[in-house]
Order: sequence, then structure tokens, then C-alpha cells
Amino acid sequence: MINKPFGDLAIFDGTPIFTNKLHVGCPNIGNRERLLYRINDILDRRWLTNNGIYVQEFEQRIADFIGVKHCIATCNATVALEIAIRAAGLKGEVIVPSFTFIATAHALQWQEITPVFCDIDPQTHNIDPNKIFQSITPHTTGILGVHLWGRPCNVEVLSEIAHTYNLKLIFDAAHAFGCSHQGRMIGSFGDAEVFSFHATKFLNTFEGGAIVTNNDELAAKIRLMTNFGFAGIDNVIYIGTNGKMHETSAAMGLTGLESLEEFVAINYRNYQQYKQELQSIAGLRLINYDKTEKCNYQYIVLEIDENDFGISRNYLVEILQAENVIARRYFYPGCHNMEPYRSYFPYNKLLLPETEKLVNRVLCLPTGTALKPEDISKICQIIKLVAANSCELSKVKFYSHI
Ligand code: T4K
Repeated sequence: MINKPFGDLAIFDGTPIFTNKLHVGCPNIGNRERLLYRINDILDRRWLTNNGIYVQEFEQRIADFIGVKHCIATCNATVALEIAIRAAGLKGEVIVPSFTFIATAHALQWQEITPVFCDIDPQTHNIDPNKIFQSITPHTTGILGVHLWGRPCNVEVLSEIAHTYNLKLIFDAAHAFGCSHQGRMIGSFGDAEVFSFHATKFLNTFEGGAIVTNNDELAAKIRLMTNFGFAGIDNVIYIGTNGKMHETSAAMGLTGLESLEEFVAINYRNYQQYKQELQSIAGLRLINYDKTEKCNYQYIVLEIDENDFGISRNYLVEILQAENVIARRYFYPGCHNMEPYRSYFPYNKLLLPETEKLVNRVLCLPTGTALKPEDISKICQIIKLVAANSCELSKVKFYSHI
């Protein structure tokens, strides 16, 4: 229970309700003994990276779990995206949403491929297939969809467009490990898909990622490119990079995989609790996940309607952070409003009305295995207090600025 009355919110008295910070993205950690056992084994073997046995096992387990032919583990998802993009032969222009983490756009621009930002569907937060046609030019070589929050893109329509216009289709599935679409695991769509296993992700390898595909030729190319282009000792046949995952990352991933069901169960419990406790607040909407599909529930995403809620999303984030609830405004302000894209394409704001609206409405709340049900109750109580006193809070905000 919060034993501080409304007037004692930290914005007034400076004492946060939580003594420790509750972060969005706080890592899930599996069984420590199993992890340390594996790390000791790695040290005993003195094989630390470069396609060691733990990486091989991790790749096999991911491929089996998803039901794809090939998995190439990488050092992170950003490099994985760069490699997948290059291996698939993308160049010129690639159509991509702006409402995503900046890495999606940078993975293209890093290779001097122009990200052509496409607006999103406000219901799904994913790229709107109906708006793709207007962005296709003779220079377009591909579509890079993002399964944001683990909710699948409209894979069927995107595949149809890609087929009709002879475009490659790659998915940034950084959020979507363990999620399915029409009963099929995400990871098996398009030409290739990319997962992130960053510390903040549902399954983590400290830092890490993976490219998954059913295309034998593409997989072989990706594997070589991930290791400098080496096709054997002293024989380089492509431009490549160092995108390899190392053994301790794979050990963390294998250990996490053993607790995957527990991670999902806790995320789902957290999601249900937030949903129940926040349901009656006007102007707040927790995004839905399709119950008929597999889902990792790793993001608790709120949409705030300032008119009905009474204060802005930004002010709510400020209040929550003052209480040590480190809520995040993912993915504000949208890639098109960040450099170099803002300078390159100053008119994008006009072309992306739904993205422009959403970047000012969305807020992510903490979840994951580190969070206790009583923490969620307190977070929800803060939000309820704010909602009930939005008028007074707005005045405080107003007077603090004059
Ligand atoms: N595509 C999409 C759609 C993505 O969302 C991402 C990454 C990528 C591609 C690229 O994947 P990677 O190359 O990273 O594998 C964080 C993550 O660094 C990033 O991986 C993630 N998306 C993004 C959504 O979140 P920041 O800039 O928010 O990081 P930071 O340092 O502010 O940390 C996020 C929160 O997590 C904070 O509240 C602190 C907490 N945290 C973080 C770490 C590292 C912890 O509690 N413990 C930790 O160890 O990007």
C-alpha cells in the first residue's frame, strides 16, 4: 500500500515511493547454478568464441524452437540486421516503419541504403501495408517490417506486395522471440528474420541476436558474412564483419531457454494484473495481445489520451520517474525525427501522421521476472492517484513554468 497521501507524490516532497528504481527492461535471469556451471565449463575448455559448442547448441535449439532450417547467432541484433540486409542484396531504398528502435533504420543507413519511412496502422502499431504502395519507386529493393511489441506484422499482405514488386522481405523480430502468427512461430516468415537477445529482452544472452531463415543459400552467405566472409582458413569470399556470438552469451541464452515458460508465465501474470488494475481509468489503454497466439508479453504498453486522462504522456512519465518507476517513451520521437533522418527528410513529419500521433501517446511500464505483484499494485496506484488529481497536477505544472 502507498502510505503517502496525494500531496506527497515525489514531485511535491522529493521522496520517491520506491526506494529502488524499477526499470523497464530489467533482465530476466535463469538458473544461476546452471549458468555458472556452463561458464566454468567454457573456461575449462578454453574455447571462448568462434563457433564453439555452446553457440552451436544455442543455434540448434533456437532453430528447433522456431521450426526453421537455419539459425545464425550474432553479437547483437543491430549487426544481425546489417548482415541480413547485405546478404539479401538490399540496396537503394528499403521501406521501413519509423515507429521502431533507431537500430532498424540505422542498419540500413549504415550501408548507405535509404530508409523510406512508412506510416503505421494505429491499431497494431505496425507498418501499414496499405501505405506501402505510395513509397515504392524504381529504387526500392525491399521491405523491412518490425513485429513491434512482439505483435506480428500483416505478414500475408506484406509477402504479397513483396512478391508482386519483386522485393525482398526481412523482419526485425527483435521483440518477437516466442511469439506466433496464425500458429506459426515468428522467425519463419519472409526471406529472413532477426531476433534480439539484448539484456532487456525477454530472452537474453547479455548482448546477442540471431538471424533465422529457411533459405539455404541465404543462410550460408549470412554465416560466412558473420565471420568476416571466411569460407575456410585463409579463404575469404565475401565482404564480412565480426558478428559472432561468444560462448558465455550462448551459455546465458541456453540457461534462459530452460526457464522460458516461467518467464512467459510471469510476464503474462504481470500483464493481466496491469490490465485489471488500470482498466477503469479514462484515457488509458493497455495494448492487447492475441490470446489465440503464443506471446512473450515482454512489453506493457500504455496509450494515453491526454484529453480524457487529464495530463500528458510526458508529464505522467515525469511523475512516474520521480517515484523511481523508470517508465519509457518507446519509441519517441520516431526515427524520422532523429538524425540523420530529420535533416535528410524534413517533410517526413507530414507523411507519417499516425506515427506522429502515436509517438506522443505511448508509454512502457516495467515488467519481467524482477517485478513483484505488490510493485505493480503500487505503480497502478500512482497512476490512479495521478488520474484522480489530474486537474490539480496540471495546475502545479502550469504554475511551475511561470
Ligand atoms: N530492433 C528493435 C525493434 C529493437 O527494439 C532493438 C533493440 C533492436 C532492433 C536492436 O537490438 P540490439 O542490437 O540491441 O540487440 C534498449 C536496448 O539496448 C535495445 O536492445 C532495445 N531494442 C531497446 C528497446 O531498449 P535503450 O536505449 O532504451 O537502453 P537503456 O540503456 O536505456 O536501457 C533500457 C532499460 O533497461 C533501462 O530502463 C535500464 C534497463 N536495463 C538495461 C540494461 C542493459 C536494466 O535494468 N539492466 C540492464 O542490464 O535501448
